[in-house]
Amino acid sequence: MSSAPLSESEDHYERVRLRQWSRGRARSAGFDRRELLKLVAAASVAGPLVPATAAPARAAAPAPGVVKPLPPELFTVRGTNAETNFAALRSTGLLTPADRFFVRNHTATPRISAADWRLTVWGSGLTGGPVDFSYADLRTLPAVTRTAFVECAGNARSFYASQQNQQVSGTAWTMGAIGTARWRGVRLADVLRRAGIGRNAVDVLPRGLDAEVISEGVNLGRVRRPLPVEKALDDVLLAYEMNGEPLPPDHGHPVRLIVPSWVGIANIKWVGDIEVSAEPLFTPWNTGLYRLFGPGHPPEGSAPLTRQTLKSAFELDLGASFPAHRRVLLTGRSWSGGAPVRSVEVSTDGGTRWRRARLRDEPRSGSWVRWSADWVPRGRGAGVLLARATDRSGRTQPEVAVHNTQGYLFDAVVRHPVTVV
Ligand SMILES: Nc1nc2c(c(=O)[nH]1)N[C@H]1C(S)=C(S)[C@@H](COP(=O)(O)O)O[C@H]1N2
Ligand SMILES: [Mo]
Repeated sequence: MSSAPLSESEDHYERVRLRQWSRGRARSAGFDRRELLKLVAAASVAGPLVPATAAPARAAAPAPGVVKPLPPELFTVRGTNAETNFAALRSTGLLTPADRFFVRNHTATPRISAADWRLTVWGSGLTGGPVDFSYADLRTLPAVTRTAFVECAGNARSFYASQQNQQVSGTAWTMGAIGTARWRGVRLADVLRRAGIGRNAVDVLPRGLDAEVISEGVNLGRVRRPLPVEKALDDVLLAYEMNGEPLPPDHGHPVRLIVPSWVGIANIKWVGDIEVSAEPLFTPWNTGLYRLFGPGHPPEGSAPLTRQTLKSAFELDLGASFPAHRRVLLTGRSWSGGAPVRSVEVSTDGGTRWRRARLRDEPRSGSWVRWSADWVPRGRGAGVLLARATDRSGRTQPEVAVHNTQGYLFDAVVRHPVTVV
């Protein structure tokens, strides 16, 4: 599968779409255009402040609508979602076991049997009529396997408030709205070609079988976000296995999209149909949602988000404590949607001195690397640990992330609080 950087054509695509959208030359898929404009207007002002403290509000009750158990040592429940406690990854390998992989549900996990499931591919970008695929049909197509992270675009959002004192709206994730798995399935390109994708196709719109999303009294319809045909035909999978097992219910059983390096929302779970369109498409998920609004961005908002940004996290609870003068092995992970990670530096003195962490994995595109560094804590009291990644495109995590109203793509170095006792 190709892993060539697509950034330029991706950027171009999204800029063109944005122009088409603002000039009314694109179709709103399953949603009233005026309602869509209202959503965009609402997105351009910051919503309610997320809790200023990043301290996990550990709830004993399960997240409504999540099927798997969510023990509080592994997860922090946030509304309909479950965040992985990053410290719980310390004992895991490169791959995140399904029982500790974060869950982001707009509504609730539907129970769908593989035997009854059908995928319908349809739309003006096909040379013929709709084509159905059963689960058994997919299993007869060539299988491909790929290690990739899925990360929510809002991962680390709470640090806009707690570290930069800025208002953002959305789920107050700390670092754990990410997991990496080995996905097996078929190429979306193979399915689209079998369905008769035409040369006129421009957008591919997968839609989930979970319930319609009601947001502040407005029915947004079922979860769906268009992909440019170039990406859809490149490295996107229709995955039916996660880490060697059938997809678990919460992660899209029986079939989900895996869109390597892109924002989590692109990875549509429980996919039931895919529209292939000869015209550009817009839904709430690429107009009001998943774009950047705020003083540091174009007045009409940024182009729809494509790739994830870069981040680093310690496999430690926020506020962890360490005995003074005893050597510890700090461990963590870094990742970038833009390019493989090149290097990671760690500072234990608040950012004055930095040293290289040891990388424990071969950096690969669309995956994370584990790293470690020794530390002998000295002065007693409160301190911060910092980790900073640089990727092969030359990007380094900045000290401050550029604010946006919905708190997407936080990329700044996180000041991880610790206490030496
Ligand atoms: N059908 C459907 N697909 C979906 C979602 C959803 O709510 N419904 N959430 C999206 C978002 S915002 C993210 S971050 C990822 C999360 O995938 P996970 O729950 O398997 O970790 O799924 C995406 N796909
Ligand atoms: Mo997400």
